Amino acid sequence: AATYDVVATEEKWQRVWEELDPFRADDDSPREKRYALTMFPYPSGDLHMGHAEVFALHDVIARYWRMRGFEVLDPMGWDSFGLPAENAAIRNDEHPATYTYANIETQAASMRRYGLAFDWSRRLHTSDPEYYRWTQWLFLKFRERGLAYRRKSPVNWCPNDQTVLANEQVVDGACERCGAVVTKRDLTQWYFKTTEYAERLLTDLDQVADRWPNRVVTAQRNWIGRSEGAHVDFAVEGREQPVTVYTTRPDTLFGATFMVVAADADLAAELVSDAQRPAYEAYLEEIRRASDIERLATDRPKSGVDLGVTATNPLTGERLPVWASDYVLADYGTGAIMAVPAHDQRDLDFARAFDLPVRRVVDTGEPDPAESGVATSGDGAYVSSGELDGLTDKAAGISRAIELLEERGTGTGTVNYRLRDWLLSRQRFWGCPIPIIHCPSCGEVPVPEDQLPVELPELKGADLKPRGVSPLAAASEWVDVACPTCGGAAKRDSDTMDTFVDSSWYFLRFTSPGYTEGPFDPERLREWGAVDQYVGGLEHAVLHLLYARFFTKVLHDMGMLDFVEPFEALLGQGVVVNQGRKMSKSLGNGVNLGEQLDAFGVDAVRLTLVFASPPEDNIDWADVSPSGSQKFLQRAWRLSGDVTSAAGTDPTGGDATLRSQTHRTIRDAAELVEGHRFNVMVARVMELVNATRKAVDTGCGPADPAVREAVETVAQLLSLVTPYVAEEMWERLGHEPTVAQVAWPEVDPALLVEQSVTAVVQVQGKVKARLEVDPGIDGEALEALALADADVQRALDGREVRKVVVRAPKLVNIVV
Ligand code: ANZ
Ligand code: ZN
Repeated sequence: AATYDVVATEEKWQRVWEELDPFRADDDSPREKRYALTMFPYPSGDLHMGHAEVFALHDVIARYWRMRGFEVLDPMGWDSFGLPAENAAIRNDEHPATYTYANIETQAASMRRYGLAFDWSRRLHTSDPEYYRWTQWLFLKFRERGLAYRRKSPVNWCPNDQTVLANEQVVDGACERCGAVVTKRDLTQWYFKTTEYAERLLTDLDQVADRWPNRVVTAQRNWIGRSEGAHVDFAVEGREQPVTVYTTRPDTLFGATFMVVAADADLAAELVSDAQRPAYEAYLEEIRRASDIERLATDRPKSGVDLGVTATNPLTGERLPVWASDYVLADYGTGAIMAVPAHDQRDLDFARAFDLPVRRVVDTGEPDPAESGVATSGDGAYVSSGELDGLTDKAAGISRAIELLEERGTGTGTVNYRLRDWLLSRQRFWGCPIPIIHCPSCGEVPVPEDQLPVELPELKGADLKPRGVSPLAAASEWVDVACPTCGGAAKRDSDTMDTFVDSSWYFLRFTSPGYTEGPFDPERLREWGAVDQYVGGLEHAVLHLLYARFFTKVLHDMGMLDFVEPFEALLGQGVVVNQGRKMSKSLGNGVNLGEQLDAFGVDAVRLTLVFASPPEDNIDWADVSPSGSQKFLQRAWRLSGDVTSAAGTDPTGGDATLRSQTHRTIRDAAELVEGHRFNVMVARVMELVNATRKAVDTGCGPADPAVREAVETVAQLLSLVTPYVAEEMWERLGHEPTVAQVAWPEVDPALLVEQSVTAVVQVQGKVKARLEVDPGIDGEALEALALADADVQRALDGREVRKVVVRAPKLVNIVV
């Protein structure tokens, strides 16, 4: 036949793979081990084009490593707790598990169809009790180490999802999930102490920086937000304790003209004078109504209120008024600042709004900020700055100011981080229960380890409607328990954990998914080690990667694993768009993966995604041609029917030109895959297919063993991208399945020399001919060939040759 039956081929090989199970990772293998991981999906709906892309790219790497002789761990599972399932359950009045596990089966079937080389024996779901038992266990271990704690504070609240959100889940003031404007609420919540690991989360990035995308490393660094500065103590009248501010510019202390406290911090309420209290309370009301989006907008006029007290500048003794405003954040630094309007624009805007003094202390040569309204922040000569006068360098000014403060005991140099502790409680049902019991006499009591997991009760959709407290709180049979310590009446913690907790350690469990003595078998993990290559979407650049890094470091400190960074290399793929725009329901430009697979077949879709662009770039589905991919695959497959030499024939002595191209393609393909230039690798295979077709039809003919060698190579290289047609070709060439288990073809270095190079012949500096010559040709021979060429003769037109410059084997320049 001239074409193969795509559907029949898919069905056939799915059965064979099922039977032979060629991708199962052997824990006891003597081979060198590699761990390839792609981010596991949420089970909301079926797989989409985005999944198709990331899985296709990931599969190239995993399959390549296998062919290179590594024992490869390539597992898959589901991040199966979370809001989409809960919201669907409410809509359909069913249990979230019904929706979740139905979708998991749908996605699993699609993954099988998609021909992914996963080890299915390690499949896990974070919503299975045998998984979340260990999420709970880890929570308790973190708590024992003081890394999980409860505190009351203003938290981000999504009024739509009726739950709190971590800082990382608030994007430009809106809920990352639903887009609703996030407000603040005072709640007692559980936190992980990520701040304790801030420095290590930052410095350990250096270990992976050259194998992670730059923008991810930068995003992590910015999120951690390390800055160096000083804590400065200001005495405040009528208060025993000084008020400490955090500043990155202690050198501008002589220019401080007032102080500002975060209006919504307890400190403001404590400091305010009786006379100013009504004004303060009115202001507080006003800002509580404003959303974070409004508060953070830079063009918003500054607002605030005078607290009616004064603070003393520790270096000058000067008295400064203390104000409260919402431009100072309660949960950054100390929640209080010294305002230096001449050198900080936010302070200057505030000073101008309330007619407060502006005093320049660094002369940068720019106009005086008091007049220009533009704060200056560069280096310059210190003026009106006491002992700093005479200095001209910011760094010197800062260290001198810190010395002065430390001498007087009114301040210290310090490092500050933007990173906050990770708020992990959620007031939702479909998540991992927090294994704590609250007892009126014993306080917080951990659920004893032998009683884990604390399983979710059997609630239905109707009971899950968000009401601001967790639906679990209303499940009295579940909530009311005896205190494990005193036996008295007590209540379970009714919040569940952020689903990012579940995904912070799943990659560890894949190394020993059935393990019952702990979250993972430390021995097995030692053998597999950290993830060698992680592939996934960069929307997780901050959240998931930061949390997983935090978990890894804590587990390292617990002595449970020996590495400190979980993902040694990271590949982030672009997104698949259509007609230049993100696919969306409202634009009606969505591309349905299932329909594409039906229309073109799995291989053609995979090939299209891999070939379309470098992995990090976006793919516009409007610009690609899955039907072109399909035609190419048929062409490649036809070659496997043309080969007439027997399997096992020695290729030595076969057509040298074709053999050379085959071996150069193998060598380059390895380099290209390792450099993640998969699209170029595909292009090289396409060239080899064309060259082989030519050799069959008009060259050495189908019986030449070089043809067999070339077609076998095509099958092996294609198996990284289009496994179905590759298996089919391999079988047609007379081999046993599967091609995926065959070793990477060996390169013969003797065949790597180029068989010919192109020499350019110029007459009077103009190109007149191109000659295919032997790379080893000498100058004399090349000159003779050039002069004998018909086009060159025509260009010379009988004129006398005065000089010939030869640079063998590439150039001949003839001067007349
Ligand atoms: C005085 C000063 C003078 C400042 C000057 C800057 C320039 P980063 O670099 O982001 O750490 N700040 C401190 N705590 C704040 C809070 N809770 N809310 C809003 N602003 C706060 O920023 C540190 C600087 O941001 C600090 O240094 C402080 O203003 C302000 F010419 O202190 B600075
Ligand atoms: Zn008790």
